[in-house]
Amino acid sequence: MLSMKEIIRDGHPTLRKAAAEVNMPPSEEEKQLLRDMLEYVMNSQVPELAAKFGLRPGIGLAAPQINVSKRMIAVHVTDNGELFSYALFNPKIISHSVQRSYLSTGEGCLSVDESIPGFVPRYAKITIKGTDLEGNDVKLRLKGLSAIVFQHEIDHLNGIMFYDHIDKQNPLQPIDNAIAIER
Ligand code: K2U
Ligand code: NI
Repeated sequence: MLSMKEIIRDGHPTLRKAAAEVNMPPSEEEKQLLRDMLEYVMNSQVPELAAKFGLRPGIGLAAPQINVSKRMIAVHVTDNGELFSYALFNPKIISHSVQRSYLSTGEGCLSVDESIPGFVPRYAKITIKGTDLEGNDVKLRLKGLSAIVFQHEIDHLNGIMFYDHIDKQNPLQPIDNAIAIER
């Protein structure tokens, strides 16, 4: 199973690369890796497992964070009582709202050990498509925390870190015309 020692940290060049599309159908190795990524995120949210294996809790993970520069993400998050649990190849935002949102607590990252305060502007609503582990096309319309997680993970595939979006002059200035998302 994956643990924190597989997760590369800020400053590692892979985090700043644009990851490569995964050729379909994915190889067995690529499928196993994506399964392992979803398993990490799920395990990290089980306090006993997180404590036993030293896992930092996460609600998402992107392959570049385990030094694999391929377009693969795993998300496991409950938002307003709805579970969003997805392991996707080649996820892509195909449309988004003009309206923006931000997580009222700011964001963190498994690849960034220190806390970086600041609001991160995101699209409030997104439509994404991708391919799941069974080879099915997936199309998701997302808002709220789930939309934020998917944007955070897809950013990783493009070499973007959450703090790139923070206003350096006024990091904790509420983002105007944006919805504050409580978690
Ligand atoms: O990609 C990652 O590094 C996992 C991130 C995902 C994430 C961070 C902030 C906002 C959205 C997604 C985090 O480590 S997951 C930790 C976490 C847990 C609950 C709520 C927000 C962040
Ligand atoms: Ni991250």
